Formats: sequence, structure tokens, C-alpha cells
Amino acid sequence: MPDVLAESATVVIVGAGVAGMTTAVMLRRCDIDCVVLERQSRDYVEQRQRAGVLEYRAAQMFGEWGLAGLLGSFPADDTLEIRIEGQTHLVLNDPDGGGRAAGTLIPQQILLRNLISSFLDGGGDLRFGAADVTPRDLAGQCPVVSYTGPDGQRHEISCALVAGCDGEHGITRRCVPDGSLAVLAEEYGISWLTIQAAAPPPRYPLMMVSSRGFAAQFPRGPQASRFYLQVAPEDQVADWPADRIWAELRARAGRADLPSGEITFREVFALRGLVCEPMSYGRLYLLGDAAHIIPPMGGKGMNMALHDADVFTRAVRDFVQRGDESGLRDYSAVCLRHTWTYQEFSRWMTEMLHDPGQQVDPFRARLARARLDRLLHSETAARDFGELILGLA
Ligand code: RFL
Repeated sequence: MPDVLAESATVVIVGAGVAGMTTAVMLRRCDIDCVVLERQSRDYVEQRQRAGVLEYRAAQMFGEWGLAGLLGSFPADDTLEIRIEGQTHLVLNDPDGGGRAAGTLIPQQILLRNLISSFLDGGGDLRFGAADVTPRDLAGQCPVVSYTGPDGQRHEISCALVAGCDGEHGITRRCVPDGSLAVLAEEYGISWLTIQAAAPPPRYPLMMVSSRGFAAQFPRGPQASRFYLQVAPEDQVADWPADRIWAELRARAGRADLPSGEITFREVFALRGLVCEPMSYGRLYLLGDAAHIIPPMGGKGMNMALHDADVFTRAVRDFVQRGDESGLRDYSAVCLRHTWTYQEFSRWMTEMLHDPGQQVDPFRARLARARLDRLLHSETAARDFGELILGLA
């Protein structure tokens, strides 16, 4: 075995999440070669449960790339139920009636499985179990990404471009010299317990606003739901045994018959926003969670990663096929504009649906209800909301 195996590729993609694999599949459609390096095993990444809905814009994007077949054909609901202190209110995602469903219902891990199969079946180069991935020379014309394979062999891949798709805790962003990127972050001071359960999904995606705290139930398949429950910031998973979870969800839903089921996953996390500016450094481009984190409110994290993949791949195509660098030059500005639009949306929605409590802050509590009231009664507000939910802003 040589000490170091020297290789080359046009693009090295670090991370085989939705951002990395969507980029890889799209690059292959442009006949541009790439190598994907993933730290985890294939089993691990294909089991990771997270988002469940592709917004309308992202579903259209797959169609434009000739990849609609990867999505299956389960249109998402075009209606959202907001239940306020047990009272139902329905909000149309597309109040203009343009026939645009909310998007496509597809659990993130299924989308990822489909992307991985499509890439590998087409002869794509995807390497699982890549340890110690280390990019270098990012500011020059020919960056190098080195890693150790599962057999202990060290590899060095020289390339034209590096796509940092390695998520929030990845390595690529951390390889940028100090002072070249700014990280802007905000803690919301709100925590959610999330569970995945074998419970029948609600008729419509359901958000529950109550003075007991926020809760939500979203479809994840014919017999599966994801639930969210606002909890105290100091709470741990151990503070929430199953009986307590179901009792609290029923109280916030105002329904004693809210269906329950076996809990297959549970986690407590704090709501936070984070944006890295700019989203590129030299020949490194950051995509998805490697560049920005958004709270789940509004369902935009996965969709923002897919947006970045689309913008990046088009830029690489123009660069490789026509020598046109303008797309790469504009990549960060285009993606940051999109990111901040949806960070603001997520923040707006979070404040509207979390009751700070009449005792804690009566002024803010009334502002939140006034915002919600306007969404439910103003056509203009409903149209604005629809544009953001569909991903068209
Ligand atoms: P990912 O999916 O985290 O993938 C990153 C990949 O990089 C690998 N990696 C490395 N590989 C090589 N070397 C290294 N040094 C590496 N370090 C990391 C990792 O193993 C992984 O495979 O990032 P990506 O592709 O940017 O995708 C982002 C989305 O996953 C994320 O935004 C969403 O899941 C967020 N999210 C939701 N988004 C939505 O649009 N709608 C939702 O309803 C929604 N619900 C959620 C969510 C995220 C959740 N989390 C993270 C707890 C619900 C939850 C519970």
C-alpha cells in the first residue's frame, strides 16, 4: 500500500447528507465528475430521521433537473391546521388557488436513500467511512482533500472545487483561516422535545398554540408522526417519560383522543439560528447546515440545503463547461439572501406561535396573538405566508 494514494477529481464533496448527495446527483447529470467523502457508514446515514416535507420550490427543482422520479408521488397537504386553545383554524398554503400543493411528502432519509442509490447506480464515486477528512490549499487554484479510508490507506485528492456539505459539526468550515468567515448566531431561549412515534398522522399538519406552550404533529408516513413539544430550556429527555408526553400533547391539543403510539426516537434541542458569512472561501463553497442552521419552525432546514445545491451546481456547470466564473462568484450572495429571508420567516413564525405567557410577558403575548389573528383574517397576510411556505420568496 503506498503511503499516500494521489487522485484527482473536478469536485470533492465532503458529506453525504441531502446537500452533498443532491449536488453529486446533479453534477453527474451535467457529466461533471466528483468524489463524495462521508465519515459515517451507508446504514447510518440512510437511517437518520429528520425532515419530512419538500417545499413546492424544492419539488419543482427536482423536476427541472429531470429527477422527479426520486421523490415518489405523495403530494403534501395544501392546508395547515393551527389549533388555538383547542379551537381549529385552517390556513391554505396557496390561498391564490394556483393548484400548487405544499410540496411533496418524503421523509429525509428516504430522499437520501433514493439519491444515494441513483448516484451509485449511475457509477458515482461515494466513499463511506472516510476518516480525518482534511482540506488544504483552499485559497489556491488546486485545493487538496486528504482522508483515510476504512482500510487505513491515506488518500489525497486534488481538485478544482470543494463543496463543504458536512453539516453543523463538519470540518470544512473549521478549515477556513480565522477572520475570513463571520458566524452570526442567535439562541431563541426556547427548547423543544421532539419524538417520532408510530401514531397515525393528523388530517392536516397540526400546530397547537396554547398557554401551556407550543406543540405540533406532522405526518411522517401512513402510521408515523413527528411531534414537537415546547419544554423548559433546562429539561432533558429523561424528564419526559411517555405518559407525561402524551398527557401534555393531549392538553395542548385540547383533544383527549389525540392518537399515540410507540415512541421510536426522542430528543431535546434548543431553537437557534446561525449563518456563516460569506458562504465561500477561495475554492471552498459551504452548503446546507455547514453554512446555516435554522429552527424547524417553518420546515426550511432541508429545503435550504437543497436550494444551495441547486445554485452551486449551476455555478459549477457554467464554470466547467464555459469557463464562466460569475455563478461561483455570486454563490454566497445568492444563498445568503435566501437564507436570511427564511431565517426571518422562521423567527416570525416562532414568535407568533409560542405564547410567552400572560403572566410572564402580557404585552408580547398579545402581540403574538395579534400576528396570528391577522394571518387568519387577512388575505394579504395569508398570501404572504403562502409564498414563504411554498418556498417562493
Ligand atoms: P446533514 O444532513 O447534517 O449531512 C451532513 C453530512 O456530513 C457528514 N459529515 C462528514 N463527512 C466527512 N467528514 C466529516 N468531517 C464530516 N462531518 C460530517 C455527516 O455524517 C452527514 O452525513 O447536512 P445537510 O446535507 O446540510 O442537510 C441539512 C438537513 O439535514 C437539515 O437542515 C434538516 O434535517 C433540518 N430539519 C428539518 N428541515 C426541514 O426542512 N424540515 C423539517 O421538518 C426538519 N426537521 C430537521 C428536522 C433537523 C432535525 N435535527 C437535526 C435534529 C428535525 C430534526 C429533529
